[in-house]
Amino acid sequence: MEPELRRLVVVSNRLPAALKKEDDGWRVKAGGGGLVTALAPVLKNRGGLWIGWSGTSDPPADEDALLADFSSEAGYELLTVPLTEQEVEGYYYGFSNEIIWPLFHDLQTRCKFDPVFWRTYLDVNFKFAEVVARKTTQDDYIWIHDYHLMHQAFFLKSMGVKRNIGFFLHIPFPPPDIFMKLPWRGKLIQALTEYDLVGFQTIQDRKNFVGCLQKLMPEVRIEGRGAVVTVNMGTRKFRLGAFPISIDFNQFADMAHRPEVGQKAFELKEALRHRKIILGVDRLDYTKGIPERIRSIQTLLRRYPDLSGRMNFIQIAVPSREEVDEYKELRTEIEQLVGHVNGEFSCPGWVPVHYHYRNFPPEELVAYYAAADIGLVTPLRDGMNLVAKEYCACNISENGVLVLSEFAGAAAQLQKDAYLVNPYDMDGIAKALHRAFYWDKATCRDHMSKLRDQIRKNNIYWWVDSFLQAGISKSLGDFPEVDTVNFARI
Ligand code: ADQ
Repeated sequence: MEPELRRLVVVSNRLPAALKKEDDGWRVKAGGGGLVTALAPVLKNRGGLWIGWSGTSDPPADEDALLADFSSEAGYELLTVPLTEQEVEGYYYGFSNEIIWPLFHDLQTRCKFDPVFWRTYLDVNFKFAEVVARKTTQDDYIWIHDYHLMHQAFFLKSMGVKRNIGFFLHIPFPPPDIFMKLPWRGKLIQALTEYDLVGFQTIQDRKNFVGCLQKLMPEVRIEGRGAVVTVNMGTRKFRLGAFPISIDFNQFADMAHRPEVGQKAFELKEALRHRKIILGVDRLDYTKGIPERIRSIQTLLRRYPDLSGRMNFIQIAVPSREEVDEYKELRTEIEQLVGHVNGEFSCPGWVPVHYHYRNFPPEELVAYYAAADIGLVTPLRDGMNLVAKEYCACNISENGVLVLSEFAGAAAQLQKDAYLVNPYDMDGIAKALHRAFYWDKATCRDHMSKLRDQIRKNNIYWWVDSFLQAGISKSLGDFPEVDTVNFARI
């Protein structure tokens, strides 16, 4: 008989709260990025537990108290896994971000295949698995997130610990010709086969995984069709599914409807003299295609002088991995490009490109989304891309156009009503923007209302439910709501 399900345990590299040292002492900051945005609302008040690293290798003495405050406000328990500087260097900066991140985004020339990174990645995964083994029971459902922790099921099994365990990959899974370049490809694929369920963002990612599996383990058989299929390994079976992640649609739409947010959006438009706004919002990362996007704006202004003085491109970039040289260089490149384009086209009363490099509070971000006439989302490759969905949710006037990269996971769901572009094709993006600029209101509304219906229906709760249904035949509502939470530290 199936054991009674007690709680949902989420395991990810970072906790949804990070400890940061500031001039006047330590502060807890709510973490950024898609994963936190996606999961926070579904753990709240459901007895959930989140296991992860707190973001510092040298935590303050009052770490427990600081995180406890966050925990009681967030509505779920937090458990930290302490990591040394050397572990963070090899496992996080090294293996995760200098090997898996570029490789899985088809940018293999950026990979640094250092064997020390691999060994540290395994050590840290073992450390996480020990915590999971000690702090969870067989009644918990363990949900592992992302490429930093692909070896959890493998290590739990090697310890003889039985858990019901699922894994979700937030980034793309590459096709075999790219994956096969990984020196540890066989071991990584095998580790992923140890889960009960492996989830991907799109059917294409799942197909890529199956392609790699069949190359490296020709004896496996794939059974079934549709969103979730079964892999028959001979001695055991496990499941693979495509679960496109989404957003809390109503939370974004409701915020966009708030009068003070509407006022902010109006003030922004007024400050820009009601010119059309083209908006880009991203973590500052080389996969997001920001330099290529700015070059497309340059092409747009060169090729279509009719838009001169009639549009503004606003790029909002949230600082990310700032310690890494490549990211510093990217920041400089973007700043120089913005300078070039503005130098070429500005005239009295009009500066075409506005660039903001900082974290925006939610209300401000939503006001920008609501004010934008065109959402320009052009990653070179992206697991899903939540910005595309957030933009549509906030476009309550339904006058906007989503111009979307065909290499974002979101394109698989939104392709019918988004304007799809190749992020490397500057002429193509410029042409798309020029056309979108002149779309009439009825055309915009027709497409935007369909995009919004799709995202409203397939929202974050639908995503969690589909994963849990596939993993344990339970839905979110089966995890009971509770009133109190505790904070625990190992
Ligand atoms: P990310 O690469 O972080 O996530 P994305 O899905 O675009 O990418 O999410 C970024 C988040 O950061 C959005 O929620 C956005 O609102 C927020 N953000 C961006 N700029 C901001 C700013 N200046 N201020 C405040 N917030 C800002 C990874 C994968 C994605 C996948 C998600 C979820 O790379 O492909 O969609 O996980 O699975």
